[in-house]
Amino acid sequence: MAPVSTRNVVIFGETGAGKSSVINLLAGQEIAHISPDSNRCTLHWTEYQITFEDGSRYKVFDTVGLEEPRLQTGEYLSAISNAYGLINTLKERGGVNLLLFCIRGGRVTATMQSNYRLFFEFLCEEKVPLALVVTNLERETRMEDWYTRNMSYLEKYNIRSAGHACITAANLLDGRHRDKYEESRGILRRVVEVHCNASMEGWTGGQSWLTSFISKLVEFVVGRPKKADIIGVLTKRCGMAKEVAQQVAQHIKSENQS
Ligand SMILES: Nc1nc2c(ncn2[C@@H]2O[C@H](COP(=O)(O)OP(=O)(O)OP(=O)(O)O)[C@@H](O)[C@H]2O)c(=O)[nH]1
Ligand SMILES: [Mg+2]
Repeated sequence: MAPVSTRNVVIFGETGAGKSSVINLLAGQEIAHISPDSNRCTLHWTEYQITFEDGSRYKVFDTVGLEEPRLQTGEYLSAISNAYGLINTLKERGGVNLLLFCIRGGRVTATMQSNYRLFFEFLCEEKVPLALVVTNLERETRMEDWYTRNMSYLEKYNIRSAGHACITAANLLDGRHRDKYEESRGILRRVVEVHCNASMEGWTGGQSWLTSFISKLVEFVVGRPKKADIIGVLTKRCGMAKEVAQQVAQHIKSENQS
């Protein structure tokens, strides 16, 4: 039998959106904790292994997203070192195959747009397929109706997806909702299978990825990050040589820093 390769999936979204619940639904068992992640540091991550009944294997990276559309300077600096660690870990695992953007089925917000941009545009340079996972839809007669009603709002915020799963990810629901939970597993797994393109290599980011990432992310920062602080993070937390760190920091849009 040919060796089964593992696909790497990054799941992101605000706290309480249902990321850990979605991982458990996908896995068919409780592997992720359903409680606020104790480390709320932007782009901090936890890795899980999931195997479907047909033997296909996935590594799912549960991440900490933004809680507001903007970042404070301190958060910006830790987001840089977390992103660097995450991308390097993903590279070791063979690259990113799919992004799952988890949102609660309610109003489309500016924070959702910032998370979309952080993960899809900044972290993955728009090179990775993205599927939307909309949770909390057990009260809808047809869960898919949420998408039909909200499509125009997603467009307004420039949130584009290759596919979507409208689901409920809550496991402790009564009879009628229980059926929707089971139905949701099928919907979610199909979306993952279809969009985790097995014939494509995972995306890993190129040579100038880090410079490009920290430069784009500066757009979200409240205040002006200091070049010396960025060099400090790159050398102390990312283990970069001082000269390289200086060059990276030099490339950041000069109007945004002091
Ligand atoms: N009713 C309902 N509750 C849900 C659904 N999905 C998740 N929840 C609940 O919402 C809460 C948050 O869910 P989590 O899966 O922990 O959310 P998360 O995105 O992992 O949150 P953080 O780890 O804090 O970032 C939990 O109490 C879940 O049981 C859903 O589809 N419907
Ligand atoms: Mg969680």
